[in-house]
Amino acid sequence: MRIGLVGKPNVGKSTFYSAATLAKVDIANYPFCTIDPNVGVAFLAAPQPCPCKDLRERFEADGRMEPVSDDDARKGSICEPRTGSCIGHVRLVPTFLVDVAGLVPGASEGRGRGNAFLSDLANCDALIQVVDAAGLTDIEGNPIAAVDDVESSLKQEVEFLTDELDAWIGGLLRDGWSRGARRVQAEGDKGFTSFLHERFTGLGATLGHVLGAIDAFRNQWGDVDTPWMWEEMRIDSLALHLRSQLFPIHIAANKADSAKGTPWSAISSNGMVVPTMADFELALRRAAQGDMIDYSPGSDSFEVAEGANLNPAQENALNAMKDKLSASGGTGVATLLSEVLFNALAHVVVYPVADEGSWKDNDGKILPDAFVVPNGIEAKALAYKVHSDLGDCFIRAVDARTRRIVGAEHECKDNDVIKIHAKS
Ligand SMILES: Nc1nc2c(ncn2[C@@H]2O[C@H](COP(=O)(O)OP(=O)(O)O)[C@@H](O)[C@H]2O)c(=O)[nH]1
Ligand SMILES: [Mg+2]
Repeated sequence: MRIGLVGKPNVGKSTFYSAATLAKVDIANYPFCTIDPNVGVAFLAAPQPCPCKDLRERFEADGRMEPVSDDDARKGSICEPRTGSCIGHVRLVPTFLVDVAGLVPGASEGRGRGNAFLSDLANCDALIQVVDAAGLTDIEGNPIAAVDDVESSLKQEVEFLTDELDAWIGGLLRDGWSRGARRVQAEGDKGFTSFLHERFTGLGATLGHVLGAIDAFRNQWGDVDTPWMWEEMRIDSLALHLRSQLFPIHIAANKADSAKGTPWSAISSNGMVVPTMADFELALRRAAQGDMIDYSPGSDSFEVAEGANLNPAQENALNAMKDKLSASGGTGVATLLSEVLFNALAHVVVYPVADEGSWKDNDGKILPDAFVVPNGIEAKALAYKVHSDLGDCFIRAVDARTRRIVGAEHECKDNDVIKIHAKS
């Protein structure tokens, strides 16, 4: 999955990106390290405890393992992640994050990075627009002392992105319009649906998106009937409904630490709105990386690390951060990313294993892989994610928790442990 960070300059996109992609060194290497300088991997906690928790309980009940000792650095985890990590059964799984700079007025007309900017967005599965909740920047992103009315500036900031996207989609729609209109004449509504579907597959449009947009459009304008006679306004409106299906935009109301009140309540979006403090998250992760504190992203607290040698200034700074963090319930950075991946995009974590009894792979590693997949993915599709051979030669799968044999169409759910049998 690929989550894009977008917004006007100086709102904190790069800070958010650096914070979210900065991981403690003990995270196992990710194979796709360098794709693009602005594409990185963010590790997020799986929604449920790693199955190594259940495995451990089984071992302890059997007397094959002692209870977790206080000095266990992994706090009970016994899995061996190939990528990510697992401590205290909190399994970290990867998602791609993109820092998409270049939102300027007129991007849809080719200004700034123009089409490059828009195709960056098109390649993302979800967008997070970072906005300035502190009102420290004008609409073009120039730093200023304070905007007069933060609520209306936030609304304007959000509209500014959706307007660019609407204009871009409107342009794509108009480009093919005569063809679309001809298909309605020839094939009726069905022709219109397939025209839109084909036109926007490049932007990730599914039939569901297209039908959703047509439904919303109908509620406003009635039947599709004669598109060759439509006034511009109707085409614009269809563009808007398509955009809102194709690009749910989640909002990071950033610089929440310096905001007065909760101005983000004024924002209306077709996604989530979460206050964030990106520079806090970055400072906390750097402190954790430097072994000064123990901090889990998403948490509303941290502990000074044992043996951390802090000077009084550092201690004061950390105490101030601790107060701020507990007052705000966390920095919002990891929370927002998790919400987007696991709730908005409805993804889950599934653990393929080679042995349904020991939950190991062929090299004897316990639960080495954690796959982030769409909820309800079929067993055979999961097999293809593991390896194309495994998909091609799929025979059956076993739900390793219940030991039940399941078929190719079995729908996997969150935290499943799955053994796949293939012809060798
Ligand atoms: N007060 C505050 N400042 C922030 C926060 N996040 C970023 N900034 C500051 O905002 C400025 C712009 O940040 P940057 O990440 O470069 O913005 P970008 O242009 O959107 O990539 C920098 O001075 C950051 O330190 C935050 O959560 N709170
Ligand atoms: Mg930047």
